Amino acid sequence: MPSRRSGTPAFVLLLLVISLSFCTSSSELDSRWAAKKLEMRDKVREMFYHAYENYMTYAFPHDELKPLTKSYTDSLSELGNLKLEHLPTDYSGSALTLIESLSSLVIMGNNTEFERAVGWLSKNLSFDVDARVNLFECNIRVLGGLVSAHILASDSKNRLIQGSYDNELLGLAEDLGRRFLPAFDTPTGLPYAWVNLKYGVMEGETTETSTSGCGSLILEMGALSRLTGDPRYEFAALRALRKLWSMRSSLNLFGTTLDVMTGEWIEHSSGIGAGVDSFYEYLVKAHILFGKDDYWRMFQSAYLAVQKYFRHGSWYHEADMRSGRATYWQLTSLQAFWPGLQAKVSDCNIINQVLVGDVRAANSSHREFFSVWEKYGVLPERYLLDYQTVHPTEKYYPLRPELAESTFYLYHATKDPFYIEVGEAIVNSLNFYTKVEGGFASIRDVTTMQREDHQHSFFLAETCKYLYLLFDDSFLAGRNYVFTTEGHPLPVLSDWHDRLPEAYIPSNWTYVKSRMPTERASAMSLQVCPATSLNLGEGQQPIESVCHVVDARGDHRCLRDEECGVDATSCRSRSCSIAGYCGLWLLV
Ligand code: DMJ
Repeated sequence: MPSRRSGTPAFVLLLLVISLSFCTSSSELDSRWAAKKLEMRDKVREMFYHAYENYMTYAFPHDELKPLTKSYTDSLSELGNLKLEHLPTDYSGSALTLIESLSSLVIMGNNTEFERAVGWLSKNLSFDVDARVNLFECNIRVLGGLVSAHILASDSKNRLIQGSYDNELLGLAEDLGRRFLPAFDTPTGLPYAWVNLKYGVMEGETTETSTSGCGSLILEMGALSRLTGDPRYEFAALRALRKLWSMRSSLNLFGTTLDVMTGEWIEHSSGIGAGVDSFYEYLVKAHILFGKDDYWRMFQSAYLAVQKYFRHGSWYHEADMRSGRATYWQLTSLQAFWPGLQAKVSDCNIINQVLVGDVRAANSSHREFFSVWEKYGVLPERYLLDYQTVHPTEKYYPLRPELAESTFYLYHATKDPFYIEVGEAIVNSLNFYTKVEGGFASIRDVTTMQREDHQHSFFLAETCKYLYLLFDDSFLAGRNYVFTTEGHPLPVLSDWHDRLPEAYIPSNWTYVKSRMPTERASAMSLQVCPATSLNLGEGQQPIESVCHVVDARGDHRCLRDEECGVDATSCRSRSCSIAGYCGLWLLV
């Protein structure tokens, strides 16, 4: 038996060998991941150009490509869920996909094509058309695309435009912004969902709109005001946002649709998906872009309410804004942006306020979305959580970007190679199921993978862009951008700020540091709930669990299960016992 003395050097040697081999294998691993990222980046680039070139060949200057029939659709005037009541008479397309591709071309380093596209749009684009467009869609796609591209084009550091650029894109954006303004002319300041670009709001126009339609205009219209010096755009968007905020329930929840004339809610049930999603996103992004604390405060209350009333473990369901009670147990494809937003919020620790645990929560719900993606090969529009199956009618996948977007943000936040693998799986699925000779086709039914003749412009603006950035984010090095909900980058500039969060300040910019006291709120990792479980420093407030719903009565007595809340520690619903007390009773 070796003595202790003689055993020590052998042990040390073994450790040395293990650690050396670990070092070698980890650096080998690093270079393998680096090679994988390059390979994947090139695949995404190919995807983008396959989509772009087919659009340019078969659809341009119309709005979007029909990849199966190699034809086009002028979809800008048909976007949205509300019915078209007045068909446009002289509407012939606005090169929507080209506008949506501008910032992707820059990110992929194709300055020549960017310059060519800017030149064409400057000469040919006109908004003086008799077209009834959806304000929200036109704002995020066209106004956002133009404003972002203008900033990229006029940034002398980028040298994107070799010839002359005379702010033509900004001129177009301003013209479009002016055509938006009649939509805001309502007693509430909440904008109509639809506006005719030539004639303003049409007679008999529907007064119903969505929460996103009122609350997701501030980035683009705010940027337009800052660039032109005309405050009307930012003012109109901010007034609508404030009105919307005033309509929240006592639980800090919002509905999905409302009436712009009366300011009354129409659909009281909502979640974080369709009709609401980008409203939450714009609160936090407006804070980053414009630095107003108000936006952050709104976001924080709204975010905590979402986590408290919509979250169930790693999933999110819908709930009634008045009672907080669950309405629909459905996963929707649009919700998949939420983990990315949570990762982004973690990035916002710069704002000196910490949302605890959001990367962990983000990671776990991202895994759930990805597991549904893996089950079908793509993400169905709606998935029934209680039956673990796809919705009977909403079975489609229109090439949406949300899962790729979250994957990009989570990789950025964690550098966990798992997200590279997810990205690879997404790319492989898209190439396998949706790539056709004439571009990329949407999926009509995820259970049969039957295709649909539509390549949405957001495939180029977002899906390809986020996948590309996941594998190669060199464009972002040394730059601070906020991506709009349509994936168009806007720079975080000190002169757009009252106060600029520190982490967003390159060293040569002028700024005023924000000095707010640190506030903490538990933002819900899976189980991080109990106030006592988090290690707080002296003098700090205990952390309330966001899943915690108190029992209806302080003495915990009850007659029905509905009178019982949600347990703060386990996040499980409490029920009413035979003896009439709320608790986590085991059913035997
Ligand atoms: C995009 O147009 C935007 O991301 C919008 O906010 C909602 N989702 C679509 C793509 O799915």
